[in-house]
This record gives sequence, structure tokens and C-alpha cells, in this order.
Amino acid sequence: MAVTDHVDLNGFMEGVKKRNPYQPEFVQAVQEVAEDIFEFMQDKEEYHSQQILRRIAEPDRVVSFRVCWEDDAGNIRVQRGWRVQNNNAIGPYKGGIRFHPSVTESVLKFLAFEQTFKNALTGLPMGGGKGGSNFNPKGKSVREIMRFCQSFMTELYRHIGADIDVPAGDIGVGGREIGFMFGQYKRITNNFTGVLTGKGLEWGGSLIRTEATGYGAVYFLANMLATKGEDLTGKTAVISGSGNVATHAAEKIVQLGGKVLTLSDSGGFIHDPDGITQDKIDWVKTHKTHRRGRIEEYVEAFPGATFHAGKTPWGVPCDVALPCATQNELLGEDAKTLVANGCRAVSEGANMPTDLDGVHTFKHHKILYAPGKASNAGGVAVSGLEMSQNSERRSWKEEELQQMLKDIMSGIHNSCIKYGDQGGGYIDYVKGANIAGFKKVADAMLAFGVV
Ligand code: NDP
Ligand code: 2IT
Repeated sequence: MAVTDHVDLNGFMEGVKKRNPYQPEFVQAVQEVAEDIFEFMQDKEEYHSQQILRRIAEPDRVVSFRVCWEDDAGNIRVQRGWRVQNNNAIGPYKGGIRFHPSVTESVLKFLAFEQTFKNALTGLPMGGGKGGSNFNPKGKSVREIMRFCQSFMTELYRHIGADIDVPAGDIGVGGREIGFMFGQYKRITNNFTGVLTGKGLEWGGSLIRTEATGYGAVYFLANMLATKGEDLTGKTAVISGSGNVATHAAEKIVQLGGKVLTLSDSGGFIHDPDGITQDKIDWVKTHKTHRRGRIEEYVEAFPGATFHAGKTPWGVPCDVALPCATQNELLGEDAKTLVANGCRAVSEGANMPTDLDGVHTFKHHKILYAPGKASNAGGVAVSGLEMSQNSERRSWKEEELQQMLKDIMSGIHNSCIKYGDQGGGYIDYVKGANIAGFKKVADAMLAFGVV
């Protein structure tokens, strides 16, 4: 037998833990994938002997750098920036940039690892990467954010390129920040190229990129419900977060006839038993996204609602749930509560929002449960379409893009069924997504030999 630490799942995970001390999020993401891949690899010696999973779980490179900037009071601030280039077997590295004080190397490594499988699932030629900084945009002036973005790009520019690595947005990074970073990239390199996605429509952006992650997560949810002959009409939905993904998921739920009961932020959640209608969603978008307000102020604008400080919304009874804020925001106990209250489907808009206990709980109860790498892939999929439009130097129509997004989400759903159908009407979407994503990347890596 070849020299390998792929002896069994436990041995493999011991190695991952040893090589990545103090990186719990990364270890958690690898564990969730490895649980399924070890079973899949049982009779596939080549994947073992070529150490494919071991290689995917070791980023191609992690670039770490200092980001200095000057605040409005003239103080020099020093932040840390990273770009994790996990795997480019099937295309240029691709994945968002996150600005949040909780960002660490572990968080970005888990995100880049997940992104590798997610991007493979879209069917588009994109590898996996992620970047970011522990910079906290909250309470900063626009000029401070601009100076930070410029300083961040002054280092990042040398590591990226339209055919090398194409960053986009994530938590704390929206259209405004992409604009500041694109402007700096263009200034330094004198090169107008599709090096970032999520760009403004006037300068190379794609229609529906902003909406794509939230809409896609709801399309995936609708696909799952359809396997049971159901749709979203009249269904109650509990959603966490109140940023880009959460507000667009809420919007699509409402469009498809559902009733949204909750939204949240890091301060707590609001519960609106009358339903969060389109005009209320528009209020949240303006209030949270553009003015950087707090979700608790919703109850002043809409007095029928209540605010629950420091709490997550999973105790509110619902038919469907969409965690759309951040990692590990839905724990094992929350999963049990959701199931006990009759929740039938969970579609993750965020990346790894459910901890391993929660994942195991959903699987145990065989509810319709979509992991983020499948259900939130709509955003990066439209980023991939933005790259294609940039290469073609033209813009596609909104209807074309809407249809492509729907088709891509259905395609991912079909891939999950292909590898996750357990018989008896139960589809293990986690397993399906992990195996389908892994197989595509693994087969490309086999073709390249040991590089
Ligand atoms: P935004 O910055 O637009 O919104 C983030 C939301 O999550 C805010 O409501 C924020 O609350 C809340 N949040 C962030 N961190 C925490 C935390 N530690 N605890 C509680 N709440 C928190 O980000 P997005 O909507 O873009 O991203 C949300 C999730 O979706 C992330 O997991 C991201 O990786 C994932 N995702 C995003 C994609 C995209 O296209 N944007 C694509 C695929 C996945 P507060 O305002 O209080 O910070
Ligand atoms: O997690 C994600 O998929 C994103 N933040 C979007 C990445 C992208 O390149 O559009």
C-alpha cells in the first residue's frame, strides 16, 4: 500500500488537526467534507494513493500581509490582510473578500476550502479562494473605508488577475468597497480587466449579481420542496442576518408566496408576526446596508414586531429556515428546536452557518437540508457569468441571467440527488454536494499528476 495518512477518517482528521493548530473553523469544514468523502473513496484506490483529499485540504498558498491606513483623526492603524488560494485545478481561484473583526486565517482557510467545492458544483470553470481582513467597517467614515480598501489592494494586486485569482464581496464588502478596490487596482496596474466581480453596472458588472446569492438559496429551497410535491406558497420562513444575502432571500420568499417572520444582526433578531413584506425589506436594505443601522430599530418603524436582544431566531416556529448571517450561528440545540417545531427544510445562505452537531441533527431527522456550498452558490455562479461577460466584452440581458441562475441552481440540485439519494425518498444533500464537488476537482487533479 502507498505511503498515506488516508488510513481512515479518524487518522486523517488527526493529521488535519495536528497540522492546523488553533484553526477550529478550518478543521470543522474539512471534517464535514471528509465524513462523506471517505465513504465515497472506499473503493477508489487512486484517490487514496494520490492523496487527493489531503492535497485539497492544504491550500496552494496563504498570503498574509500588513495593511496600514490613516483614520480621520490622523492615527495610523495596522490591520492584517490575507488571500487564501486553496485550489485552482478547474479554473482561476475565485471567492469573496470579508472585512470583519472576526476574520482570522482559520476562517479564511475554511471559506476557501468550501469555495473549492461550491465553485465546482456551479459547473463553471472556477477554483477556490477567499480573502479578507480583521478590519471592522462599522462606524468608519466613507473616506476611512476608501483608504483602507486602497491600502488593502496595494498589496493584494500582485497576487490576483482575471486568469489568476478573481475576488468579490462577502461580509462587510459590497459594491462600494469593490469600487474602491477596483479603482486602486486599475490605478496601480493601468489595466482595465475583470479582476474583481460584483462591479458596478457602468464598469463591467453584471445584472443580478447583487441579488443572486439570496435568490439562488430560495430557488434551491424550492427545488428541494418540489421533491415532496410542495412549494413556498403560504409557508412561514425564519431568516437570520439582514445583509445582502438575507434581504434578497427574504425578497424571493415573498415573491414566491411565503411569509418571512424574522431577520437578525449581531445584536439580536426581530420577529414580525405580520410578515416582513417587500416594503419592509426595502426599509431594512436602506437602513442596514446603506446607513449601517441596527436591526433593532425595525420595531420603531414597524410596531407590530418585537426585538430579542442577543438571541438567534431559531426558536420561532416555521416551515422553512434560511441561516444567512455567518458561520456557526445555528447550533445542535437550535437544530433540535427547529425540527421539534415542525421545520421541514433548511437552505443555508451563509457559509457553514450550522455547526457539526446541527448538521448531524438535520441528517438524523432526514429533513430537507441544503449545505451552503450547494444552496448559496448562486452568488459565485453569477460572478462566473460576470467573468464570461467581461471576457466577451458585452453584457447579457436580465432575463437571460435570471434563467441561467435558475438553471445553475437546478443543476446543483440534480448533482446533489445524483450522489446523495439514499433511497426511501431521502436525499442527503450534504453528501451529494460534497461528493459531486470533490469528484470534479479530484479528477482534474488526477489528470495533472503530482503538482
Ligand atoms: P453582509 O455584510 O451584507 O451581511 C452580514 C449579515 O450577517 C449582517 O446582518 C451582520 O450583522 C450579520 N453578521 C455578520 N457577522 C455576524 C456575527 N459574527 N454574528 C451575528 N451576525 C453576524 O454579508 P452577506 O450577506 O454578503 O454575507 C452573509 C453570509 O453569506 C456570509 O456567511 C457569507 O460568507 C455568505 N455568502 C455571501 C455571498 C455573497 O454573494 N455576498 C455568497 C455566498 C455566501 P451586523 O450588521 O450586526 O454585523
Ligand atoms: O461565499 C461566496 O460564495 C461569496 N462570497 C461570493 C464569491 C464570489 O466570488 O462571488
